[in-house]
Amino acid sequence: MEAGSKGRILKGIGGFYYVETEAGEVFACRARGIFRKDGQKPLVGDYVRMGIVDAEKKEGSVDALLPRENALIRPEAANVELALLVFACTSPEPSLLLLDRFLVMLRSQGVKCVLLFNKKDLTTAERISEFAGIYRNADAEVCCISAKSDDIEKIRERIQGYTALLAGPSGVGKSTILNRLCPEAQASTGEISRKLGRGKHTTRHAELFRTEAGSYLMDTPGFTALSLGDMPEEEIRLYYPEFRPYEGKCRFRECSHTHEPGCAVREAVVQGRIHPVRHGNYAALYEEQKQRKKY
Ligand SMILES: Nc1nc2c(ncn2[C@@H]2O[C@H](COP(=O)(O)OP(=O)(O)OP(=O)(O)O)[C@@H](O)[C@H]2O)c(=O)[nH]1
Ligand SMILES: [Mg+2]
Ligand SMILES: [Zn+2]
Repeated sequence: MEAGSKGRILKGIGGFYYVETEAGEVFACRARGIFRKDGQKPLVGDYVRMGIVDAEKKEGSVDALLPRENALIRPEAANVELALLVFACTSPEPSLLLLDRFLVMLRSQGVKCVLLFNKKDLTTAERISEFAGIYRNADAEVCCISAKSDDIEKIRERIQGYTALLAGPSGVGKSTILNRLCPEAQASTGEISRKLGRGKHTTRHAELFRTEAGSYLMDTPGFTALSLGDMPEEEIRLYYPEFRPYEGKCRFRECSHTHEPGCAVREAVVQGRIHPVRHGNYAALYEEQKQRKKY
């Protein structure tokens, strides 16, 4: 292989970046000093120019980053085209506020999201249609699956040709889904803690895998909290598409859609045209971002 060839970072651990070459080999690479000087940090998913240090031992160097399509902050990842936002129907119980945080964050970074409710085998048909109902006009694909069944084929088709990210809380089945789509990944999976009803944070690092079907799939550690950082509270509504028909129709021009009289959005909630769970989550995130400025 030539020096200066192209590769893709699959994972970064202990100061090494594991770079897949175009020939499908994986080299353990150090990043050149220039990155530290530029304040640039290579991310999982980055396309890079790499050099060979020792072809035999598969050691190399990351010499330059190629231009990115996007860079996500949390989870840290580059060139993600589709996010599979995984929550369990139950075990652990889903927090739809946390789901909305992920959705707002990913949408603000221009990433298309699929809401993947997993462990459908553990819940009722009523509960499944409840989830679908809450996100019905949220402009998001909703998919209910059991990772252990043939449902997985739907996901295989959906991510075909894409670099997709598995994101969500611990214990919802992200690594189980990865293993079904990419058996050679052999990712560890962990039981739910019976005492706490939560996942045990089995996956510790983000890692990208190439699936047989010509997609890339990134597994990430589950997390339980996610802040919207310094997103202005006025921006949050942009990621609630079901509010759009009512924007500009409130009594007050600067209406926050949280408490004002004559609010067209709140009126739509009362009339059942916007789901109260979505509006409640919006109001909670709005308040949180507004408070953030005070500190
Ligand atoms: N009943 C049922 N259990 C499932 C399903 N998918 C995954 N599980 C189980 O859920 C548990 C957690 O799965 P993991 O794949 O480790 O979850 P994870 O999202 O990767 O969790 P972290 O790595 O901790 O973030 C394991 O015991 C899985 O066997 C499913 O569709 N149905
Ligand atoms: Mg995992
Ligand atoms: Zn309003």
